[in-house]
Amino acid sequence: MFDIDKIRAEFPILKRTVNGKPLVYFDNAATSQTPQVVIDAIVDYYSNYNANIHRGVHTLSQEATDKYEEARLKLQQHFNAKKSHEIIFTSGTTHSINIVATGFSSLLKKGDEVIVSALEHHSNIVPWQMLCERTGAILKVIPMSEEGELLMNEYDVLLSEKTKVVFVNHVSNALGTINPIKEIIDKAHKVGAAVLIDGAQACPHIKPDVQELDADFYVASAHKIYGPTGVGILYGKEEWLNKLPPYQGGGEMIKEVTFEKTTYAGLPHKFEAGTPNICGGIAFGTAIDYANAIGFDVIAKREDELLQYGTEKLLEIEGLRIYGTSANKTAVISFNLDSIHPYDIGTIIDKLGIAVRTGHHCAQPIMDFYKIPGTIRASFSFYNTFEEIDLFVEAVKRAKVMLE
Ligand code: 7TS
Repeated sequence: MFDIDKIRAEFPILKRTVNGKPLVYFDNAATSQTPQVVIDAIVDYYSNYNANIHRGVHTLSQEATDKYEEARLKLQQHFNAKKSHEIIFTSGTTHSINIVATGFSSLLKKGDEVIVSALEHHSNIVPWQMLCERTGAILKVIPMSEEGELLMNEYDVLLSEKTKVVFVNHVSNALGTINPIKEIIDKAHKVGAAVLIDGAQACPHIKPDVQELDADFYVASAHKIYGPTGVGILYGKEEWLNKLPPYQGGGEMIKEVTFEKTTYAGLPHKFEAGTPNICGGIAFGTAIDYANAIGFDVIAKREDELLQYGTEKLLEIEGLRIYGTSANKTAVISFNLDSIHPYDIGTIIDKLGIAVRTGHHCAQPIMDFYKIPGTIRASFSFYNTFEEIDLFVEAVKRAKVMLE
């Protein structure tokens, strides 16, 4: 049984008001809200065993190390990585992608090709463009359709023995499209290319199985999966992580340091220089436990119902256009109203307590494709309600009247 009142009571922030109105939080694709168990894990860490890890003989350090490594095991299990050292703690998706894209500098040569999709967040475009600048590799783009789906026939044409890496998101942040990543991975592997999947938007809704997908790299951020900001993961197959050079030098990532030569630690430490976000890593583990206890099937079903309802209600508004109409999408509705600027709608509905994101959503190529400056993006989570959607639709109608 899905008990929405019980679930909402677990998220303290959902009780607050904004501009005198109950908060309606529809910006979940930017960051999800945090349940009390995760907040408790953060408080517990700083109240009871705050210490640096992997280096002290004292009890607190040992306790913190054990909890941090326990979190890594939880993530290994959640993503179904073969080995725990294939899970690297990072500061988030952006950091994870940069580790891989920078690492590939040593593996690519001029004329090699790398493939991105038209549906990416800037985080999964810019680091690879920087890689191309450094190496002389060529960036190719899988185009998209009006519905916001990748044109897989075009992907087939782009792939060749020159292709070295393919990087696509599992779910588009701007449109919600769920991409056919298994097919993308299998086809890339046929030409010997590695694949990085940006799971930032998928992981709040879908439990990915990296072995079944056969992904070479899979990256995600805790703050989109009911965890804290400033922590995420890079999953990489052991053989790939061994091939890539370290991203940052520093403490904890070495085997031996002399002024003549330094040798690097093994996985995962090779990619974890410096003091990490210890508390964040531990709380990420708690967040994953929380989501699994609810169940990703339950989460996806609930969000799908909200998506259907929200889509129907919004489409009743004259002049409203939704961007991203794939049948296979998460609970993201990106839309515009006639020629009204998205920012104006966002500002007015904020006065009514409603949080949405407006703008290009760090996905300017998608906006360019539709020839628009941006959209209003409502993104639902399982803790949202149908009543909140009603309030939101009413608020959009009011804003429309004011702005027309
Ligand atoms: N990739 C995708 C698909 C994303 O949606 C985001 C963040 C990132 C990468 C970067 O994640 P970070 O945790 O490293 O910042 N997306 C959004 C968004 O849609 N609105 O705000 C942040």
